[in-house]
Amino acid sequence: MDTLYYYPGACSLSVHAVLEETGHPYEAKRIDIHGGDNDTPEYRALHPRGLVPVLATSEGLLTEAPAILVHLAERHPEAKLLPAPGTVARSRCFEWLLLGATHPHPAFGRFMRPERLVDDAAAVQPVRERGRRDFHDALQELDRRLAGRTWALGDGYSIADPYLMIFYLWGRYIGLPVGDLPAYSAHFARVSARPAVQRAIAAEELPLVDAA
Ligand SMILES: N[C@@H](CCC(=O)N[C@@H](CS)C(=O)NCC(=O)O)C(=O)O
Repeated sequence: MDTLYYYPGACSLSVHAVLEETGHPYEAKRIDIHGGDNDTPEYRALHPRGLVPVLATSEGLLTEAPAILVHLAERHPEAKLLPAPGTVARSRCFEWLLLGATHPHPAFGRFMRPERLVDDAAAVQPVRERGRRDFHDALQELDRRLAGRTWALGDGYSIADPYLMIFYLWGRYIGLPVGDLPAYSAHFARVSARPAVQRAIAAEELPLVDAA
């Protein structure tokens, strides 16, 4: 059985949701990334920078949420969470995953952990504010790209959808005006209503996730 190392509401939630969606056998271990669980030699042996998610499989450790999502989708073709090789739809799915990993995710990191980016204490707050602005811009771009789409790929739910969900959740968590993101808000409502996503949210004991 695989083991998911996660922190509630972190990017690992997307993996948790896809584990539930596919019925993949797993156990989940909570790692308190704010309480130092990720800064132990034991955890650093799983992830050298102490990040979640990690999926420990019988074939070795997997890190990087998008890679884990692709792995699960390919392991469970019956769940139809990733279009066939050679299709534009598959590349579109990778486009969403890479967009999320390179645009909103690092911007949120600049907001949450600005002290890691600057040596000068006086620069911490400006970097945090810039991170918040960049993150908001990223959510607005995702909103524009989602306009007119039921799911990220159009008609079919895919691994891109729970991945996009986490950035919306973070935006709401830090008090961004997510009401100004109509397509993203509707997308979030659809993703978070899925039974598998609800199970992952409940397992992580996140506060009730509604569409507002
Ligand atoms: N590129 C990695 C990023 C992983 C990452 O930054 N995880 C965050 C939570 S969303 C984390 O573990 N943060 C703990 C820390 O920065 O100390 C991925 O996509 O999996």
